[in-house]
Amino acid sequence: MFRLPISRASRPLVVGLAKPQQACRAYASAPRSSFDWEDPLGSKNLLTEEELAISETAERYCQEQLLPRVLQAHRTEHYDPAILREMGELGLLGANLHGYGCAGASTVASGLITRAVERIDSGYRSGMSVQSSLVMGGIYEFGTAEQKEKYLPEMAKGKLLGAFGLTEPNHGSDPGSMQSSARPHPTKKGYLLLRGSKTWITNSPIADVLLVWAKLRDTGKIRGFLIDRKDCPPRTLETPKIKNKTGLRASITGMIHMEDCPVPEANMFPDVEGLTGPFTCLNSARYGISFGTMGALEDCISRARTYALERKQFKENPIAKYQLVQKKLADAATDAAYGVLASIQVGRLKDEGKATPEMISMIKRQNCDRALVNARALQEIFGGNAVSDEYAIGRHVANLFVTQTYEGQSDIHSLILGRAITGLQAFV
Ligand code: TGC
Ligand code: FAD
Repeated sequence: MFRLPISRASRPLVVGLAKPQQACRAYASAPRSSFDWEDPLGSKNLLTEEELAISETAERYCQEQLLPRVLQAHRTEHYDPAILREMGELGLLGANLHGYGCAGASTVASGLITRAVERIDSGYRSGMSVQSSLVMGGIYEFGTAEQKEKYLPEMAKGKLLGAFGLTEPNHGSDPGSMQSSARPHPTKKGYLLLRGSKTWITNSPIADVLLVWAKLRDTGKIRGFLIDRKDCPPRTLETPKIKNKTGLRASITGMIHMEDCPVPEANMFPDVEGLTGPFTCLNSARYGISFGTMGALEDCISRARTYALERKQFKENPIAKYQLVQKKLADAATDAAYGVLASIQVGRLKDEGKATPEMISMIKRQNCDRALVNARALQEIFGGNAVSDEYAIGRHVANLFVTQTYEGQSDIHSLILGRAITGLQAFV
């Protein structure tokens, strides 16, 4: 796309010039773009005016409002739900959904938002992704008109908070074997009773509405249920916090215990059955992670570069002068630039209806893996100071392990890709 204008502009300068020195002079006088280490492959050129404006709004909010909070939040394992309300006020929640108070922006714009948020911390991005992609996205895609009207406008404002319960204590990579179930209420017509446990659920302790996936006892098929916390009788729904995490400490994670929790049949998604329901929501969230992790990696690059330029060793040389340090920066900047371009490309295809789940598996896997590997290498540039949380790099490395694990661990995405390449199923 960009090669054509460059070759057309440079060809007349060179072709037809008799002497080499003339060619050199002509080349020297031609305007030359400068290399931008923060956007090495010029990805900004692929964005629309609206996407640039949305990205700027998100970046400004994150730098001004989230960055000052994150160190303390990480230390105390505290997630402030006001963050989702602030994001809602700026139109950052469910940004690519249309109507219901949502911005109706492009998929790429929603990715730019996750990148800005994850530049601060993957945990903050997690809280937002669950709200926007997994719960709002699920209701938008599969909900009834009443469910949409009831939940989406308040969720877009961040006034109602959501959680997405798929993983169970004994069924993570293989959610198709889940044990949570829904059976008709024996005495209350039009109600179902939900039973089972979900674990490692982002936002569950603070969620007002929990989108839980369980098997309908009569059919054995997986269905989606919206559990409204305020309507649950005591002890039928418990959502304890999981404490002492080593990663994603600035987010809140918990369990969901359902003990014959009564849910109106009207709160079930009417038409979608099987894993297509949760996986469709995951397509959006996995896309957001692919873009988000590039924000975390870019922050690692920026911090490592600054540190390497300031830190002097051996005859007062900045360590940035040494080749081994430069190679770490070059590797990381290359992977971040490629990752951003891939996310933009898949985002464009998604809006045109041409993206496949395998494409999303590919960019989720690649970007999470490369972010983790490079962040871990850049961590070495900080020497002993990497161990101090003040330098942020250790926090990013711990977070990026989680991003590589949830929404399909990387090896699971390898198997999804392997199946698509060979036609052979490796899971079972
Ligand atoms: P499989 O036979 O592959 O598929 C079953 C049905 O689902 C359909 N399907 C999809 N539909 C839409 N999008 C996708 N990406 C889809 N992938 C599969 C498929 O067409 C089929 O439909 P049908 O009509 O034929 O029934 O199912 P399997 O049981 O063999 O699945 C294996 C595998 C590995 C692909 C799958 O189980 C998997 O992806 N496992 C990873 C689990 C996972 O991603 N869990 C995420 C939990 S949520 C979370 O982590 C949120 S973290 C949020 C945060 O904090 O940011
Ligand atoms: P397992 O499935 O037990 O896998 C363990 C290891 O075995 C992995 O490396 C995996 O790749 C490998 N493995 C498994 N099967 C195979 C195979 N067939 N071939 C090769 N290797 C295999 N879930 C939700 O539903 N909602 C949430 O909001 C949510 N938030 C989360 C937040 C955090 C902080 C964390 C840590 C997790 C969260 N999860 C959430 C759960 C997450 O999606 C799961 O942890 C993930 O899907 C992996 O499942 P598991 O932990 O049970 O690992």
